[in-house]
Amino acid sequence: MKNNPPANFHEVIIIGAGFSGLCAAIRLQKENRNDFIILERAAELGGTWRDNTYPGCGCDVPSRLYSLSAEPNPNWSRAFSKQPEILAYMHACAKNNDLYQKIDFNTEVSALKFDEEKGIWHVKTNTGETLSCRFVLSATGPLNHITIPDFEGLDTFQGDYFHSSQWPENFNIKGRRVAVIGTGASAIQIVPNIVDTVKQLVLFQRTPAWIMPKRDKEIPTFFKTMYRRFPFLEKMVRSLSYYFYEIRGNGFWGNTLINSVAQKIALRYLRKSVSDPELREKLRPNYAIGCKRVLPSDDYYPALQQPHVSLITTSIDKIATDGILTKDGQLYKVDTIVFATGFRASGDLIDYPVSGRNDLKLKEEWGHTGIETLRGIAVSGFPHLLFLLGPNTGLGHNSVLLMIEAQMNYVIDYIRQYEQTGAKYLNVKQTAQALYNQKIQEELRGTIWASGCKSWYLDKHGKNTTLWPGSVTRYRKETKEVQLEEFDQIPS
Ligand code: N01
Repeated sequence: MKNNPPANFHEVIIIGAGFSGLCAAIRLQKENRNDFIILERAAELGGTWRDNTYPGCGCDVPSRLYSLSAEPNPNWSRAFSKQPEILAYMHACAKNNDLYQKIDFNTEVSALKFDEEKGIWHVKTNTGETLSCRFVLSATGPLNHITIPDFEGLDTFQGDYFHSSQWPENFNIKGRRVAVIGTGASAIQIVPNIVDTVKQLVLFQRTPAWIMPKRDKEIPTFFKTMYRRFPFLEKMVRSLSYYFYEIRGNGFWGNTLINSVAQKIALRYLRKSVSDPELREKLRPNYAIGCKRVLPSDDYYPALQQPHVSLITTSIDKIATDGILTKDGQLYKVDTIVFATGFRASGDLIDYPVSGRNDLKLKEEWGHTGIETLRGIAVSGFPHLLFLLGPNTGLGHNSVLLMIEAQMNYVIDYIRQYEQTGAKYLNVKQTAQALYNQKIQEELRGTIWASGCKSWYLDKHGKNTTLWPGSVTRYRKETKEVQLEEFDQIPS
């Protein structure tokens, strides 16, 4: 700090105590940069893994990969862990690194304002406090704005309804007549996990998903013991999974052979799993595999074939007091509606006002271009506001935790290089940001995600603002070091 630091000053403020926030904190501590705090709006850490508690909630990326490399866990109970175990793992990471004392819970950021004179940020919170910091790490994740379609009549519905990520605690679904709207990653986990409890299940599908066998299984005690005794074995399995998923990723960004093999496997799985030709036809996607998220499941197809389950593909017209009315005039009487209708991941990443240099407003800036940053991390006009899991850093093929770790390499190098320059602050050159995004968008045009389907990867203009168009290995390489020539150095 060049001048005297204001009261309530921290070198770094991390917003959010989900995986990104925890990963950032662990890494900062490892680098001996301990002057940071985490602001968390909820009363508990965990982000999406705290919020999503629906029946069967779990990860569709293997736990061995969906964990922090600084915090290996030889004790994962399954190949693909369930939400309670992932949340427990996150708590263990916080405990092992003494992070609870660094988290201000129930503290929601309400505004960010850059102070050009001092080169610092002022962070306003709902507690009425204003904190200041040199660097803001926005670690709020892309999946926290829920989508509930604006169906006519929803306000008149006499039963219970909720979004999949807001499953009411202790909700008793036993014996209910339940509608699930949506057939994405959340729905295909919910359906098999409530099917044996409910009286009737009506699943509303707008677009079928490509489903692959998951082959989830418990990890035998012998393996866990071996991983505990010989940590290199755990690392080796993690590396093998990593490279398997990296190779598979080629199918998403243009390798037609990998895609046609994947498509054949998925179609054969559909054929073998679903005996009724009419149901099979409804479940057969008519777009390229990978264009929407490919969903692994061992129990979704069997659940759909139970006698009290119906798959409805006619569009929903409106919600009645006692059920759901489809466009063909049919009323499906239900007492519970689960909106497994996803999230607004391609919209604004931040919903509070952010003003940068020259009083630029982030919402307005992104209103012109769509959400854009340099390398998914830094934004021109908003110096030292750094995103974790920012625009175009999501993945269709591998664990996003690897992307967060790569981003933290960049952040640490950014802080180090900034300190060496002696500048008041660094600001991304507009030209560098524009060039970077132009290149990313060109690459995305050649990927499977641009093959014509409608997905949450695309914003309302059809621009892919969520996914990284290449391998994690490449992203790691490109974020290993900050290219200082991409920044203006603003002198003190
Ligand atoms: O949401 P989605 P999700 N009328 O957007 C349908 C992550 N996640 O919560 O395909 C009728 O995938 C919509 O239909 P369509 C993961 O990244 C991860 O399931 O647009 N239907 C679709 O079927 C995932 O991708 C895990 O035609 C409507 C569904 O709702 C992301 O979260 C687990 C509709 C929404 O599917 C989101 O998954 C769970 C309407 N008006 C989730 N509007 C892991 O394992 C929407 N739909 C890591």
